[in-house]
Amino acid sequence: MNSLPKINLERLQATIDTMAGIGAKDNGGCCRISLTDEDKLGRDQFVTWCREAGCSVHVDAFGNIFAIRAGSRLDSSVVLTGSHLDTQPNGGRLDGIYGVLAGLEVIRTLNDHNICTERAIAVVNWTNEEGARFSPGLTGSSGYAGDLDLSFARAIVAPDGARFGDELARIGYAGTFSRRALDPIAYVELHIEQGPVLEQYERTIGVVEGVQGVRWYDVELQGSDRHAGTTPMAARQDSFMALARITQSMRQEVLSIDPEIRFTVGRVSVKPGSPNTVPGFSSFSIDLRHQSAGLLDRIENVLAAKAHVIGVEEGVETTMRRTMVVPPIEFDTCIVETVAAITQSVGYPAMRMTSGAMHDACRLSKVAPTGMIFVPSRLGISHHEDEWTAPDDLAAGANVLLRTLVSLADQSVNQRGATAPEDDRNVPSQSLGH
Ligand code: HGY
Ligand code: MN
Ligand code: MN
Repeated sequence: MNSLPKINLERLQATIDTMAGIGAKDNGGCCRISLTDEDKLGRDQFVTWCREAGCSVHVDAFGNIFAIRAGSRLDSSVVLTGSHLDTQPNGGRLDGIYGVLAGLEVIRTLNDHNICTERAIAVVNWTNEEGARFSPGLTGSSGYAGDLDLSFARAIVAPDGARFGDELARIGYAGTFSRRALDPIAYVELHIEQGPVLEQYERTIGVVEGVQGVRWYDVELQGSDRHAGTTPMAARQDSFMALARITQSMRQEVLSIDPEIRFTVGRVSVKPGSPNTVPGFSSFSIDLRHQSAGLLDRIENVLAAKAHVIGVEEGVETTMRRTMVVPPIEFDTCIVETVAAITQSVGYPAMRMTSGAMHDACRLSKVAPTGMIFVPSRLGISHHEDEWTAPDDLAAGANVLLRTLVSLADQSVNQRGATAPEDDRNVPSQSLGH
């Protein structure tokens, strides 16, 4: 493994910078919301680069892009890597993008050195990982894993009124590539940590053992429009005041159950949205995360009860609907140990950890033995224009990815995983620590 070449950091950084120029914001961030024109331009650029690198490029019905570098074996077995090119509205230039473009850099480096792997290696751009426009997130990888029906996905309507299926066709990425064309023997995703743990422990590589569970909900509150001047306060069914009470009470409650919980209200809608009409309809999203599925179940019931009780007090009818469930995930031990062993052999300081962020790897873990590699995020900042990772750490992650992919692509089927080195076991396996 150690005789393998290092990636070309300058080329990787230039590639990341070019992609960051697509949907670039004045503040240095990036906005390539899923299935918009900017997303199309980013996809087109990725496809061009992959074809220039000699890959065969295929698109499936969810818009997932598969760039395949052939191996010496002529069967359909393949090692998958990748992540997502879509961003948050005020996104950075690395979340997801780093994993896709580091996968491309691995292919470019193997080409530079005429290295042929036994099995094919494919880099994937998964559609709509973020879910910022079309909910749920992880749309493409969920579809690939059989967790999301295509007709359901096509019918998803965004708050801007656009329909997923129409937008996918409009940007020219409604493909026909069959998932049966590939037999993935492993999936390894390289990603920025998006949290402060690696920086805190001064580690370069995160050997990711799993991901905490994520649930999204939409809460709707139906009161009644009324005149803001004539309607006595006690006679109102003010959906926004109910929303304000419910969200504060929910946060207080979840923190009293476990301070390690993650609870966010990221999107609010108030209608009719006029200053002098008491709003009859409001809605809000909930993003809830924890490592325990049991605790998530318990909290879900608590939240629903809270919404109902306060809704009754405010004369407002409330409904709470799950819109996404990603169960807590434990990655494949063999893949985790392969990443740990390779990291140790290259000499990067590493630690084992659980991901606080969700990833396409959560869905791929259903399809093939899956693992993830993290690199540090400065100050743990992500989903923000200040998202940044030191260039040497970007290179380290890509070098571990290259070695891991080649090791898996050349692995004989019955050779399973490497034993983990001692030294990284004595480092605390930090859970989330944000
Ligand atoms: O929401 C997440 O955890 C991911 O960054 N999309
Ligand atoms: Mn991501
Ligand atoms: Mn993200």
